[in-house]
Amino acid sequence: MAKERTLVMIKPGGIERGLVGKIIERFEKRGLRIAALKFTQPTKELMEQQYEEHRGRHFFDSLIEYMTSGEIVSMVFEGEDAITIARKIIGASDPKMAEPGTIRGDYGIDVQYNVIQASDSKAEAEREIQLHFPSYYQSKK
Ligand code: 3AN
Repeated sequence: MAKERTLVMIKPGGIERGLVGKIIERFEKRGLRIAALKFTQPTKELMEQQYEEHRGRHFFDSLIEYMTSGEIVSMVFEGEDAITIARKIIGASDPKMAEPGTIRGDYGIDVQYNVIQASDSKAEAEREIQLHFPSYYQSKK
């Protein structure tokens, strides 16, 4: 086990549907601790950087349009094996495949409207934390 940190983002649908409290509770119950949190309407530039690896794919423009259509909650969670645990809590990208009891399995509508995002590796976590929380990242390097 290793202490890690990860970036979690509640998407606009999660905010509109009033799921923020329920979502945060699931992470805290599993022992992850909030290290940074903010509520913003993200810029197109930020979301394009967030999803850079998907640029050029058929869903890219629609994903960026959706992610900038309302507010998101960005959070850093930290704890033992935080990256793996957060991915287990959110479930598979496609809610059809996500297990009941996971956030996407319980609340996801489809692969775009899947409520939440969490970093999938240590390198991605560091990159995404730096994108969403540049001054926090600098102070906690
Ligand atoms: P995850 O969020 O599980 O890491 P990725 O990295 O494959 O999944 O995809 C990033 C985001 O891109 C997903 N959260 C989802 O909203 C969107 N996405 C992925 N594949 C599709 C698709 N086929 N159609 C629409 N949106 C997609």
